[in-house]
Amino acid sequence: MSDTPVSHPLALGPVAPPASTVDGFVQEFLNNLNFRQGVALSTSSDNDRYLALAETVRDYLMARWLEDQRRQHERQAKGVCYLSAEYLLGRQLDNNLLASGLNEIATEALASCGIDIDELRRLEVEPGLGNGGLGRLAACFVDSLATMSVPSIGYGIRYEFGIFRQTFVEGQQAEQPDQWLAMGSPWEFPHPEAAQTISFGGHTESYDDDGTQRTRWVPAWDVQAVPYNYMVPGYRNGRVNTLRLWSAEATNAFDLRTFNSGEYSEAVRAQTFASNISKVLYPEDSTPQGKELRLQQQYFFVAASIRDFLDRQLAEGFDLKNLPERVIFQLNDTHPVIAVPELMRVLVDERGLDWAEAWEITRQCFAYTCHTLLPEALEVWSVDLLGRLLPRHLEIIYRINEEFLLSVREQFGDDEMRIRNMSIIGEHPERSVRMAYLATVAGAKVNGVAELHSQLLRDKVLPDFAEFFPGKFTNVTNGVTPRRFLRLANPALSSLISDTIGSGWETDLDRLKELEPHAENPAFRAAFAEVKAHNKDRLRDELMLRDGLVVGEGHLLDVMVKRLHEYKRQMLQVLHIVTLYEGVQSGRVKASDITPRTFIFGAKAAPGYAMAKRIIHLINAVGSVVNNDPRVEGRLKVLFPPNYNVTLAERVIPAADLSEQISLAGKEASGTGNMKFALNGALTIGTDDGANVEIRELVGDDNFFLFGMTEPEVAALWAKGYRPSEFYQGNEDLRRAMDLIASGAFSGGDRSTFEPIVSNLLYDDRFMVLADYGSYLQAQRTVDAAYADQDAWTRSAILNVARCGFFSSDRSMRDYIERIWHTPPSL
Ligand code: GLS
Repeated sequence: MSDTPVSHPLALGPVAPPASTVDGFVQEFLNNLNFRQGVALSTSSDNDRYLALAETVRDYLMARWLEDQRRQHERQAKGVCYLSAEYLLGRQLDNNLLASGLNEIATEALASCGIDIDELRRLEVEPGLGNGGLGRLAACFVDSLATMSVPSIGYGIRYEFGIFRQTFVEGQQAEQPDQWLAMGSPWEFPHPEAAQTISFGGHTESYDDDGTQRTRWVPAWDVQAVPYNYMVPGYRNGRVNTLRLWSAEATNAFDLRTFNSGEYSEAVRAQTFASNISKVLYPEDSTPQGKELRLQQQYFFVAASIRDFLDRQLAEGFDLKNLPERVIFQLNDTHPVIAVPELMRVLVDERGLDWAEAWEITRQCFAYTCHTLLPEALEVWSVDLLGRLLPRHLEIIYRINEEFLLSVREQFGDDEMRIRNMSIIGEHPERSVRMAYLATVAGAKVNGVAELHSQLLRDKVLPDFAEFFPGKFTNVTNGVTPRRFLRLANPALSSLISDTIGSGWETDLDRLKELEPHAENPAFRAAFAEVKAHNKDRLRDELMLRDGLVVGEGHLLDVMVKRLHEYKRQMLQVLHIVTLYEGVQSGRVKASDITPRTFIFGAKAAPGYAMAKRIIHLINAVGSVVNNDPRVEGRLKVLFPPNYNVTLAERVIPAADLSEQISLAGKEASGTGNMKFALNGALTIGTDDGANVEIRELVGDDNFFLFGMTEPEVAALWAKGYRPSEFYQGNEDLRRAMDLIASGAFSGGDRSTFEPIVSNLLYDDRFMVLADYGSYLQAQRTVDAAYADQDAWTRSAILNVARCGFFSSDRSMRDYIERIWHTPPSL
């Protein structure tokens, strides 16, 4: 910081924001257009205008942001560092206009310049720096933390390419790079002066430090981590928190000596290699691949974040023994868990603390959230790889493990089986570090993300740890931000709610309960139904404009949007559609007897996940047959808009009648889409899985279509021996549907195209699609019957909204504060 004496009075504090008037906004907008974009209004492109608008909104938030940074620094209160490899932010402009209360002023200001603000809104490319639920959850959490004025900072990675852009080529997924930065990124502030050097590779050595034997790491190569700051404005509370994302850059532009010897490409090679670290988001959701670059990414961002926090956020001379009073690092899944040995290394090797002291600090400074139950999603790193990339960290992990296993022996005796099961180092199929175990040993608390998930985590995934660390395990059920997913996404419903119960529910979502008595009021039901119809019209327009897709008029909108994964069971829905279609095309069912439905899918498959990609192909193939068969009389439509993302979610969710949450019980940790739909008045058809359980408890059995086996039933069927072909044989509808797919009816007569899907279901079916088909079909028939009584349906939809206030991410934050963080509730 500079110590230049300040003489001008204006320079003493943050500058005042521009006047919050239409004129003030116009002036700031034109200033930005002229002085930053370097164009006159008359010659400006839409992109210039969008950038100038974004900059203007930023300018309004700036004074508050600077003030909050100062305040957080001065107060030195305990804060949260949220460490997440993913933030699926969604568009920023709308959110920031909403948070700052500038929406109307901005709309009017732009109109007075002859600009339709909605056209500029559409230009924003959302930062897709996450895969799905986990990344979106992190974005909801930082929104809530800002809105609740909790001292906090989010740390992550600024991927140059986020989640790929999905297109369909002859019904099959193709992936294009996500060039979200191509047209400029007005929401970020690079701070090269705050860059950190992050090292990799090399070896360790011991040395004598004034009579004490110490170890140091002699790395082989390094990169620069350059922070980019993003504003995270609270909802109309004058607060702006920070999200700090790291970008990798070469330490030197190139190696001058090699360059001078004439080898240009060799001179830049190492540098290109370094900047690759933050180049691209790994597109696997729930099934990480143990790739070296991914470990580099993980270490890169947590090492930079920890150092940033210690160097920049703590007051000078801060005694690190008091670190647990200043910070809790929340580990969003295992991706940032390498932070544990990194903090140990910094404390012991760099700051000279002894091991025991450092461990005492470390184990109070971390908490770990687990987001999965799938065994293949629990990250492990081979000892070989970890030792090559981070040799000192591997030594530290070994020592943590040694001491931990010693304490296990003390408690349980020499129970070698148990010791092997609990070791942070696994031996099969290769020697590797189990990151979830490391996080559990180091974390002050470990939480699952819904009641059922937390219980299964305790009892089935980590039972030995739960016994060894009583009190360490807890639950925090996920939540979603009502600002983005209700107020922004569903303006019509938001107005109806505010007209009915007044405003303020946006930050106190339990108030939605006040809607409950209105469910009995016919006039309110009519108004609610009108909102839903309006949202369907908006979606119809959007899908037509975006993809040329036609939503059926007067149809039940049946929506399944989420990553394509076998455990989520998009195949159940496909079989349902094929069953309906088979009835009509075989002449057994009259089209006019079918409830008109439009099925909407949105799903990306990991590029290397062949079965998931085949299922996408099948959905598109079924769609093109069903949508074009005149016998169906337009009563069934299957739509699959490509590139499902946050922006599309904001349109689809408010329009839905039916929300498909149909994973095999015990597989979906929580789900958060399920909450968004219920809050927007869709009824759920779902299994007893993840947060569905809590949704059903809250909205009531009458307002939820439950089907399928429970988790204990699933376990029992596995134990007994699951033979999917028996279900195929035993259910005529199922047989007909599967046979129709196998016959080539959806692949131009070619029986081989979808054969792998059919045989996978018949002979393997890990996620028990066939076992749950009968009960799913039954539940869908109940849906049809219920939809026939529109008024009763609307009543149920209203009760869903009224009873889902619990699922605000503000409540999740309160739970984290109370059960895990113990931070002051507000700044
Ligand atoms: C996930 C789970 O699969 C979801 O059930 C959960 O809602 C989400 C947030 O907790 O985390 N885990 C994961 O790896 N991706 C997810 O979406």
